[in-house]
Amino acid sequence: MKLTSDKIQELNQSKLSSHQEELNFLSNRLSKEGHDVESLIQKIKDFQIAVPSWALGAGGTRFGRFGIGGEPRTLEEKLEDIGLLKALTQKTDSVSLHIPWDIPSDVSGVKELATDLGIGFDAMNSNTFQDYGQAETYKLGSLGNAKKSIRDQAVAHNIEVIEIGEKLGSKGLTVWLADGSNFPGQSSLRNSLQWTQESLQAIYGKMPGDWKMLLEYKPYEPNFYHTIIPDWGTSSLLCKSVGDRAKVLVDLGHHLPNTNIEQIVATLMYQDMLAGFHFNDSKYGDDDLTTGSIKPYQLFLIFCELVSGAEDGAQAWESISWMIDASHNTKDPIEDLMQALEMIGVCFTKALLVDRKKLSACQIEGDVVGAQECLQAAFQCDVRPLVKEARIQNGGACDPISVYRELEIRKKLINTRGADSRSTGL
Ligand code: AOS
Ligand code: ZN
Ligand code: ZN
Ligand code: ZN
Repeated sequence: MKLTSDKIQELNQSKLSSHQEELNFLSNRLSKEGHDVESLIQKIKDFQIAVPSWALGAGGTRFGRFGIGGEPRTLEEKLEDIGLLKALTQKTDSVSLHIPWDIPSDVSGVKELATDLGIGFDAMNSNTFQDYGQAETYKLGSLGNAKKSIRDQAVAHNIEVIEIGEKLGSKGLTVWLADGSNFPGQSSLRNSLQWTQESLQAIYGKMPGDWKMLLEYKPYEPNFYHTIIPDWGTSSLLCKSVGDRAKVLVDLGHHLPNTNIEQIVATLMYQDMLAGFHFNDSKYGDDDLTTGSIKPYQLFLIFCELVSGAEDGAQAWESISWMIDASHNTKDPIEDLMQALEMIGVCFTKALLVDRKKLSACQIEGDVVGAQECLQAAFQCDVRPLVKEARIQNGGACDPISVYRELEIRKKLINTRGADSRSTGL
């Protein structure tokens, strides 16, 4: 199903006057504080986040998977769902595909559909953490496997993913490796790192000159003794040995509890080594919960580093990729993604409000309380009217979730795709 912008405008009508009141109130206050409200709104409008193809169906845990019904059965239907998300939120304009889950059977048809929906192709994801009928198993690893033939096979798969991505117009390859070991002695810690490095170099060598490699790290899972790329430091080390278009991908859930992620972001930007994000939230581990649902203050602090790092020229804003990586086993995935996109917009906007001159003065004077007050003044401000205004100006819905519910979109998807349709993914 396709949502027309006329329909969205029509549904917005009854909500516009109260929105305008709230917006005026906030704009007056922000203008008095010296903010340029128009330019804030423009920045929010421009900030777009890629949606992963695998987050449109219900995710599972190792204990079970409960379908949501109406899940996209094909790549085309995944694009349609992202088209809906785009129409409602105007906060996403691209999809991140996963191969082999999303091998396009008709490349030009898929490209045409994506263009019609205004969707581009963000970084491509390779998959060497599952077996799907290839000659050799990835049970004991892929790019860092002790067996050369398995490493070669995994390298070849990544090259194939690049080729598919090139046809679609993508400009990046995201590599996440499950490689590691479950027990001491199972694999050589040093050799497996070296093999991984060599494999990555081979893949990088086949990447077009205008592509970047996004190398993801993760401390544990599915391996529980050692993971070859457990942290940002190892990822950064590998990237540096591979080439200057290889950078570190930060997935918010890929840290041990209480890790200072904003510091990792600051350090990577300082080195011009931040490839981008997989947004999600986490209470314990790689929980893949809705972005901003558990630690919104952390998300705000991360955006503070991003905004200041870009403004100070440490690393260009445009060089960073923005993606969601989430999994939902209790929510309607489309509603969950709308919540995530909203929270990303909100925390980004709050970070734009930080009085950086004042903050910097507090830091120099050693005014610890003053510095905290600076951050709190921005974090506690309810910026939702600004985020909403940006969405409306871009043609989106005043309130995306209520429109989605009012139009009974999930029910319609179930009617056309079936109550037990299953999306590919985890
Ligand atoms: C896995 O934990 C990583 O976060 C991956 O980025 C991603 O979730 C995966 O590629 C999709 O299955
Ligand atoms: Zn991820
Ligand atoms: Zn993950
Ligand atoms: Zn995750």
